[in-house]
Amino acid sequence: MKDKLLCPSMMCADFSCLEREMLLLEEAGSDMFHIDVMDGRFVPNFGMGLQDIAYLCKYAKIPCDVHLMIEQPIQYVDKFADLGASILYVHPESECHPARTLQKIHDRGIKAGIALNPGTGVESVEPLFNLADYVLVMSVNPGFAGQKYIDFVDEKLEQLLHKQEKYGYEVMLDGACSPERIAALGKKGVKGFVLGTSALFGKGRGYGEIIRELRAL
Ligand code: S6P
Ligand code: MG
Repeated sequence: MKDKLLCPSMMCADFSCLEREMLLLEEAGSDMFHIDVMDGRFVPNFGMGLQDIAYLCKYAKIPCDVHLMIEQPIQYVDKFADLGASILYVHPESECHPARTLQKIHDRGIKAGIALNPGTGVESVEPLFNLADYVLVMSVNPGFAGQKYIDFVDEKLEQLLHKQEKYGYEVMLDGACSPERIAALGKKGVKGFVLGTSALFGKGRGYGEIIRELRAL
């Protein structure tokens, strides 16, 4: 069994040749495609488009997770389930009844993930862990690639790892995941890492070589 999940963030891929990017990333040994969805309201940016997501989910040979950085995600659970997402991450900060949304995701037969902004504390969302297969810790304010790692999330990671056995979720990290952080946090028990510009894209090296190195850390 692979010990860590390495998940390329597809908003960082080269959209002039998305098909080739997908194939190269799959051949390189990626575990999952991470697909960011933004509505220009919950976060001050837009991405990715439904047509791109439909294409990715249809032709991917590995699972696709969809990270919904949008208001009222409950309205779009069916849409992304129909497109073929394997995991749907929602931000509890984005609506009044996140428990209902997580239940709806499970009702559609897919895995439910909670994504936590850097400023969201564990205590305020803990009851939701009963409904979570994954907890995705944002180590940057969501919306953009290429930002600086926010150090104070390390304490939240420790808290989540401590509670992991009780609730049975996997802990994932999104934002500025550098090789050094993947090495250190992987050893502590963080299961998965979203790979953007900090570790994978725009490095001038093959994805296969990079992913092999990251897996060996
Ligand atoms: C951004 C989004 C992320 C980014 C990823 C980029 O809010 O949720 O998934 O695509 O963090 O990674 P990096 O290494 O450029 O920070
Ligand atoms: Mg993301």
